This record gives sequence, C-alpha cells and structure tokens, in this order.
Amino acid sequence: MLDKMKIWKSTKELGTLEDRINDCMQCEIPKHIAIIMDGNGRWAKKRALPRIAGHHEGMKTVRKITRLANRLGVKELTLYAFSTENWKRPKLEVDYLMKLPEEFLGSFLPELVEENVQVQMMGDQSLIPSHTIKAISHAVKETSHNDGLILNFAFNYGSRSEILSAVKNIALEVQNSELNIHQIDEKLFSSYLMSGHLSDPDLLIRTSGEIRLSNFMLWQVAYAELWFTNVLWPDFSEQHLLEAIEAYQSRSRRFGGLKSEES
Ligand code: V07
Repeated sequence: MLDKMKIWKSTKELGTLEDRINDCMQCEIPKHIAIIMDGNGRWAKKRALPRIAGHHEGMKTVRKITRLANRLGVKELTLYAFSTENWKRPKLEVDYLMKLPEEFLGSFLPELVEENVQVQMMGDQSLIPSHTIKAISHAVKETSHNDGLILNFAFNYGSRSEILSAVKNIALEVQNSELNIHQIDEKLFSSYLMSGHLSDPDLLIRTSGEIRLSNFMLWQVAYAELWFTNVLWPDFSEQHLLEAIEAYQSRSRRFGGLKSEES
C-alpha cells in the first residue's frame, strides 16, 4: 500500500503549494474546520503597535486562510470573529472591531462571490451595531446562491447561551405539544443550535498558545481533532494550515478504525 502521508511529505519539500493541494485530493480533507483566531493583540504588543493594528493584520490572515481552505476543497470554515465576552474590551477597540466586517467585505466580497464562497453568520444579532449587521447581511444575501465553501463567522457568539436557547426552544415546543420528549435525540438537539445546518467540525484550530475552548462550539466539537499552536493569528500562514490538516489526517488514520485499513 502506498503511504499517502509520504507522498504528501515529499511534495511538501519539492513541489509548489498547488502540487501539494492536488496530491492531497486523494487524502481526507477535513470537511469542517473551526478556528479560534487568538493572538492579534499580542502580535501588536510585540511590535509596540496598538491592538487594533493586530486585528487589522489578523483580518488579512482570514483572507489568506479562506482562499486556501476553498482551494483545498474544505466545505465549511467557521471563524470565531467576536465572542460575547469581547464586549468587555475598551470601547474604542470594540468600535474598531465592529468596523472590520465592512472593511473586510468592502474589498473581499467580489472575490468571495467569484470564488463561489457562501458567507454565513452565527451569533446573537441583537447588540451588534446596525452598520455592521447591514454589511454582513448584504454579504450573506449576495453569496446565498453560492454552493462552494461556507465561510461561517461566529460573531457575538457564545456556546453556553446557544445551548440554553436551544433547550428553551425545545421546551417550548414540547409544552405546545409540537414535539414529543421521545423525539429529542442528539441529531434533533444539534438542529436547534445556530450551526444546525452545518456538520460538526472535524478539526478545531486555536492559535496563540492557549489550550482552552473559551465557550466556542462546546457541543459541536465533541469528536473534533484539536490542534493548538503557539503561532499568533496574524503570523498564521498557509503552511500552518497545511500542517494542521496533515496532523488531522495522520490522527484520523491512526484512530479511525476501518479507515486505517483502507489507507
Ligand atoms: C475580525 C480579524 C481576524 C482575527 C480576529 C479578530 C479581528 C473578519 C471579520 C468578519 C466578520 C464578519 C464578516 C466578515 C468579516 C471580522 C471581527 C474581527 C469582529 F461577515 N475579521 N474579523 N470580524 N478580526
């Protein structure tokens, strides 16, 4: 049996990025990748720059990683852009963060449309300024017919509150006799979460050295491979994403039961 990892490794040294992507068509690319994009503030601090400079640089990384994920054939990419905890940051920083979707989409939306990427958002829309919601909704609408990569922004998102809201909606339907308690299983519960239409992440990446989930997709990552790196998000490169996918592939081959027989 040919060892696909070896093919992948040798092309990594010799071939171009495109060669590697093509070779990896035979390997199992994670269907859904979720990323906690941490370390933007630290990146700026190291350079004696204001924190917002780190956020801006981090936004460029989002573009780069979206492009690569799309080219590799990843189906869903969920990015933790703004947590419900992030409101505690200084007002000027929050105001800046709320402008980033407009800036990002202002320059990148035409490419997303062109590249068949579908933009989605999950989170509580109630506290987000209307200019931000307007920009995101516009992108969601403009890309709604695309059937390539789903680029899902977790925005004003918190997992515990998402789970509570699912519980409340289920309880309400049981109370109204629209749902029977016996119908409540994992599949049904998942469908009441904000990610209900997505598959569970196969690979969760967190940058910047913290080994925590920080209230991100707690239910959904139950079976995900977790990949942590000390690299700060603005420094996260295509090479790092490939390394994470490589680690995912070797782990799923080792632990995947039948899959290891096939490879
Ligand atoms: C944000 C850049 C990435 C690192 C994390 C913090 C800063 C892209 C978006 C975005 C969100 C929704 C959307 C289009 C783009 C974004 C925030 C922060 C709040 F529809 N990057 N980015 N939103 N950062």
